[in-house]
Amino acid sequence: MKFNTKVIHGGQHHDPSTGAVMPPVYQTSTFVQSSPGQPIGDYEYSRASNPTRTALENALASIENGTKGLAFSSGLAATDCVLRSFKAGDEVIAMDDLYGGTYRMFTRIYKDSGIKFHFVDMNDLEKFKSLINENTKLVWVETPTNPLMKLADIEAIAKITKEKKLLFAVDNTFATPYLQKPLDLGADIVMHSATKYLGGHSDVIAGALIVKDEALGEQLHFQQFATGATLGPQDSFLVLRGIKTLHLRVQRHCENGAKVTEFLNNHPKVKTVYYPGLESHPFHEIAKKQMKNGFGGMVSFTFESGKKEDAISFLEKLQVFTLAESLGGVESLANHPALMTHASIPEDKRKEIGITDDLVRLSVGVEDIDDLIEDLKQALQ
Ligand code: P1T
Repeated sequence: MKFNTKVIHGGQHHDPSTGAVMPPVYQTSTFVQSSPGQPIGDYEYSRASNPTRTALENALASIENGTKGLAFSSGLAATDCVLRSFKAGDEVIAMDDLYGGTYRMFTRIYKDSGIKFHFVDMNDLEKFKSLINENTKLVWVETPTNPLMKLADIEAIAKITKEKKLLFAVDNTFATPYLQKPLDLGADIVMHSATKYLGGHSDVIAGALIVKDEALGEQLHFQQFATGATLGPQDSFLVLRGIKTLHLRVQRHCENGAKVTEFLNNHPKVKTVYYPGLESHPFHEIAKKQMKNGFGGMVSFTFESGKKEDAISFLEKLQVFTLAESLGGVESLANHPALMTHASIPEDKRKEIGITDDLVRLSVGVEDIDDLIEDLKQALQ
């Protein structure tokens, strides 16, 4: 089955009890048993599994070419589930540019429990290799990264993690499986903030993990079941509905993202535009190699003046773009990473990796491109 068919039919079955074409929202916490320990069907209790969530999880596995999908109550809950596999003394090597909440979890929750974290630019493979030792257990990357749109060569990293027997997880939130399939490139775990492009309509908080290895899938499912951060039936339904138009939406996000990039790149008030589709982007060759169909709808940029006030005034003037955290919905959003999504990263660390006070991040939506460009033009004036 091709991807555009999988988003609609992958892992889906008509409802066996009614023939309903779309999965019903099974708004129930529990399921009847005929005798103690003998449920009459496949389900016992919705923390363990629920038919609407199963429908979503099957779709997730299908579109990422995995064997098992798991749906969580948020993207961070999905990340937390992976991290729970490790203990004090274990080491994790992570990309140096990450969503602020992921960085906060690593440094303020897990570091305090004795896990050691190294943050490194994964494009420096020699440096990455030099950090691997007998305690290293997990490699974690986002690609493209939030908010600087750095890339990591998934295939090259997977070659090293396989050789060293490390678990390799890729946060595929920015790319989506329409553009990039980390499991096919050698990663062990794909993570999503399904709040973003998978849901696609800014109306749900959700997360996902997808794996190829069945034993790993069972282990993660046990951890999720035993700790409880599962996605409810109504939210599972919303994410599944979003996935059915993922290919159409992301295609338009890519078209609009490329046009917004071109406009910004030629604007005298704009200094640097970060977009993997730009030929001048330092990781454009990696993007071409591992991203198919386009380069996404996320664009970040800085101001020629370098002034925080210019970024703030631009953000306050926007009328079609909405100033808000999050991304990946049909509507265009704008964000100031240093004051909003990445404020939990200490200032010196932000400066070190390039999240400056004049950096703006745009989630380019699927509106008419003329209206988006007009809006940017007036706000930059
Ligand atoms: O918000 P939540 O569903 O828990 O997902 C966390 C998360 C994980 N990974 C990436 C790459 C993300 O962008 C996010 C959430 N990001 C935002 C809310 C944001 O505006 O960047």
